[in-house]
Amino acid sequence: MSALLQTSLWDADEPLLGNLTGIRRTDLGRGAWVDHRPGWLDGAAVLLDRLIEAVPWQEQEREMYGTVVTVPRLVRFYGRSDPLPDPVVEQARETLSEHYEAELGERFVTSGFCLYRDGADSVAWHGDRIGRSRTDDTMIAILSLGSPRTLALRQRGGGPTVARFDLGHGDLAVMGGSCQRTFEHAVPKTRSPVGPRISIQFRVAGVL
Ligand SMILES: O=C(O)CCC(=O)C(=O)O
Repeated sequence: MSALLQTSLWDADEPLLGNLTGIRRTDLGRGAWVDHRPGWLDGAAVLLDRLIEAVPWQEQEREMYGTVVTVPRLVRFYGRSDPLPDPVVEQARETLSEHYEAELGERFVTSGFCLYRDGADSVAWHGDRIGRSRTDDTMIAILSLGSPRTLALRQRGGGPTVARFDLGHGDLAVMGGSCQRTFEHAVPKTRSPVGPRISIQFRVAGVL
């Protein structure tokens, strides 16, 4: 895993969360929105390196058209009582909970980690619709570290991409409202020479 280490000479020595005053909300329609705060975490490359080493990454398999395929990215899920692999991740989750609790009505409690090793890793179009998000509005907050990758959104069921955010280097994006029910999101593969990216998704209880 150490070949993936990415620390940049220009990055801060210690990861440091900024403020959330610079968030810009994009209204997608149909009750869905995305908040975006570029560069929320300073020193993101340092945290990327720490998490590449500290997270016990897993390969995931899923059935597709009758065959079992390996999902093209590494993952790890931390439930609400699992100790997180780095104090900065816990700080990010708590800061986001404080910021969004009045609007969301609850706090973020789980943390899903995904490692995109290079441009061949990706996630296909989907909504996070397991659990309460199938029927209820929710928020999924994503902190991105490492090489930026496109988070694309389209209406549920197909059609053109209606919004895209290049997420990496400490960027924050929050998908909210009806987004998981009415829209789909994806991180497409890219032929550009990109380094690793980690996406950390914070969710409320009962949403996967
Ligand atoms: O990589 C990302 O930021 C998106 C991850 C995602 O959509 C998922 O794991 O459900």
